[in-house]
Amino acid sequence: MVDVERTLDEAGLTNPHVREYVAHWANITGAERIEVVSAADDARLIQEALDAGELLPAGEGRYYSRSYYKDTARAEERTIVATSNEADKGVYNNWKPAAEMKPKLVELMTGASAGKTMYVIPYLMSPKGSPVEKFAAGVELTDNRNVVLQMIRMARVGVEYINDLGDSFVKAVHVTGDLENLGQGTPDDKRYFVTVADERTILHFGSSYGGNALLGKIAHGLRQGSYDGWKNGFLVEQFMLLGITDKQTGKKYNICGGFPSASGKTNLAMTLAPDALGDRYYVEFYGDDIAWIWVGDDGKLYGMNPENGVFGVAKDTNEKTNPTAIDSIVPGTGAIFTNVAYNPKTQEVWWEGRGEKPTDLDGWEDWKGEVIADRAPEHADDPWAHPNSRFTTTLANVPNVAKDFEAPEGVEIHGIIFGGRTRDREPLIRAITDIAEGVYDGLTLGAEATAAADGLEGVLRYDPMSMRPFMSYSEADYAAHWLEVIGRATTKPIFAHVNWFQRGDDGRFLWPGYRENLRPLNWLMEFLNGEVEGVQTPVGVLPKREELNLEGLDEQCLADLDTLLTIDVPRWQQEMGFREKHLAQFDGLPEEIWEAHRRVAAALDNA
Ligand code: GTP
Ligand code: SPV
Ligand code: MN
Repeated sequence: MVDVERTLDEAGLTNPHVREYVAHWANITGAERIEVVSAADDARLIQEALDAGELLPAGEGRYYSRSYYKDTARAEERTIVATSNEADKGVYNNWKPAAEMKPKLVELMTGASAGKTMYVIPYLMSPKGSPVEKFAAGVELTDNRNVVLQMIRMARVGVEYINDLGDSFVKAVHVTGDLENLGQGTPDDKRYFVTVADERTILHFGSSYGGNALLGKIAHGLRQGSYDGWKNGFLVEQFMLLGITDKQTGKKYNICGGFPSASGKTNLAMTLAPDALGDRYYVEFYGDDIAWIWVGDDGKLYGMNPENGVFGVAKDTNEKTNPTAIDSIVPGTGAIFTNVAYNPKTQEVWWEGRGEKPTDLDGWEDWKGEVIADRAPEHADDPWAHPNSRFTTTLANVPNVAKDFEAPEGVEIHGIIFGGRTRDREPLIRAITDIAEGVYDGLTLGAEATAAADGLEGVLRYDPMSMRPFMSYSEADYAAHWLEVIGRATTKPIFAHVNWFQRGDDGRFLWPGYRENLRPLNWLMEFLNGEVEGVQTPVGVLPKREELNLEGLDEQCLADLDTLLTIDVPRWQQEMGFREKHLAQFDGLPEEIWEAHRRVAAALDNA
């Protein structure tokens, strides 16, 4: 039996509520040892993980890890939001009664960490001192050292963040389970990822990967956070956040926005390096996956990134697509690569879209650890890296991280954008000035599913505000909450819908994307500022061709621009029918949203 009291004393963990919680779960999980960690323990824990073979060296100060091959992405069908109030049941939150789920999780976790260390990770999902700080603290308990190392990068970790907070911290319990015997994806699946939102308790069993296991990020930073935000008047969204300064005018604009998982948030937020588009604009990075947004005392809308790091998709990250990302994972950064290809002889890592595939196969292993040179002919073309393989690095490593990225007051939000991953219909950008139409646009965001979620690749689905996998209460209440919060702001943001993924008949992307995405964003800020007028269409204001900065774009792209800047009315009318069905699922959706829908539909019919 562990001497919990003495261990916590030695670690300086004085908060009695946290102590009681740790002792309670140590008893249930049956861990053999307890260790309280802080960011200062990183070097020692890295060394332990290297010694244990859990991490492999990937050049100076960089590391490589593999997760179990059936545990490589969030498992949405096993993810549940539980509360004691059935009114919280939505279409996407997989609601279950708390009284049903809690005993199940206790049973699964009982004795499940026997022989292991239970790490206690006190964390804060916010810079210290922010107005939403009291919703940002948590204590993750995990029996997995790699999860600790990831959390140290992704959150602010140490007892100093929670000792003075009494009982206002999220209880986040993670137990890995016996990964080889969990029946992942079968009818006998034993995994459960449960957020008991009205008790601020997260119970995740059966994974050691990403959002299933780093509980500060998705489970707290999004699901629990959005439930708390609903009850306490702020928004919590799967949004990136960036700042653009026009050096000629000295004006700075901050834009946040949602793109479904693996649809370009990290790339947009990081890739617009300081020197993008000559040197007129200075672009700063705030966050790539989560934003918490509130109305300040001055009536302005503010936003902040609650995270301390980036857990980015590796695929297609290279010097050309995202040089900033490449610079933030160079030797010495402490970056961790997960499920990419690895060469133990040279300690190199590689993934699809990194650059030339190594021609000398000597030493190379794929993400499962299989030797590439020994592949059977029928597997010769299998990807080397898992499509959801990732890199983890801290914000401080990102070369263009904003100077004020840790400012507790957050930054003013001027624009909110939604980005679908759609191969047709959606133009490059359309600006929306009406608040209800902006919220309506977010609610009807759609995307072709990607590798960040298990088993759904290629299927087209709606993803309201890019929160579908993270929704914690009903969509109707969610829509009403958006209208309430934005309605309260006295300085209104502009909304826009963007699409970098429109394709030609031959399958090529019509827009070059990545760093070039600054062009439509600049147009949006000029529109907000009254410098350009655009063209009014039934679905928003589109740029006139000459209003966009087209300097340096290639011939092909210039030829495709007409398609990128037009509205296909019949195709849109068809879409309105799909949207109607989509929205009709949400009982009690605010009338303002339906009115916005009908206005757009009528405008299309009159076009
Ligand atoms: P999560 O971390 O899962 O929430 O993903 P994310 O939204 O941050 O997506 P990310 O930026 O990592 O991009 C996912 C994939 O889309 C990567 O393979 C990118 O290379 C690709 N991608 C991003 N931006 C663009 C773009 O402008 N054009 C094209 N064609 N692909 C892009
Ligand atoms: C996402 O899937 O949207 C992510 C990655 O940001 S994970 O942390 O695994 O959820
Ligand atoms: Mn995400």
